[in-house]
Amino acid sequence: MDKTKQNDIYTKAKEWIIEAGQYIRSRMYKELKVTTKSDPNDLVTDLDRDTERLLTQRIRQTYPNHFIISEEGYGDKLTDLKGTVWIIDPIDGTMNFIHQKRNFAISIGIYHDHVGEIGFIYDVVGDVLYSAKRGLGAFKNERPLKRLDSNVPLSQAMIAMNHFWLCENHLVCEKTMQKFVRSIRGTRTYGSAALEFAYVAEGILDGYLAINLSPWDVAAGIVIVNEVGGLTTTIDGDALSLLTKSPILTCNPSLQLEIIQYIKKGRKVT
Ligand code: 2AM
Ligand code: CA
Ligand code: CA
Ligand code: CA
Repeated sequence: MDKTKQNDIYTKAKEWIIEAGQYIRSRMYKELKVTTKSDPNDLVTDLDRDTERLLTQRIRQTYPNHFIISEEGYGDKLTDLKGTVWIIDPIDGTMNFIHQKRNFAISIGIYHDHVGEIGFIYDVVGDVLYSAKRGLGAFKNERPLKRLDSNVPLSQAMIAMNHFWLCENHLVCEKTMQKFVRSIRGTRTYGSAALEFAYVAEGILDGYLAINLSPWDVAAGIVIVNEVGGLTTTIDGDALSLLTKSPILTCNPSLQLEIIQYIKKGRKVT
């Protein structure tokens, strides 16, 4: 994508994500209609859907040739990432949104012919906007983020990971993961994959391990983390597909091999 086009789309996406954030703040303290999806803890509200509708309307009016992949059903069914594709999560961290009214974000990743060009993660209540343009760096409220320190030993790493890693699971032997959490400095669980990616980019987390994420959970984060020198792959170190769900590792490059080797020891055959 040429730089003028990238800049034009970045400006529009920024305007719309701020607008969507204002929209959420204006409605979030009123009564929400909460329903469940795949299981009793997989929640969605009318505001998740209405925010996605607002964003998709703006995109389709201005860029009728662009495509959309999104969580709540207003997107397109795509089989590849050819052309310009907006990958959207209107509220990432819906459970936090419902229970805490904080620790959730809007996530927008924009890809062109399979390449991540632009990423936005907006912490709506904190009013903090993380963003990135491919080749031009990553920003927190338009201030450049530093390149990640490439010298973090695993023993001093803070890693975000869900507690389900320590319960019986289909991916990695629980004993291996219990040993893993004892061998690092600390773990954190924020409940918003997008914010966890943003914190890795900011360098306040050294990595994030997730059991099963969808394209809209990670699309923006991948671009932002990439711009500060971080790496995102599956937990086996393979390239990600942005068309399916996967277990994901995003981290400081100095830790990637070691974490993947650790996981390999306890990896269950699927
Ligand atoms: P969501 O809030 O947009 O659904 C919670 O640990 C993180 O995992 C959030 O980023 C959440 O995104 C994501 N997630 C993905 N699939 C989920 C599911 N089935 N139930 C709850 N959270 C899910
Ligand atoms: Ca959801
Ligand atoms: Ca999500
Ligand atoms: Ca969501």
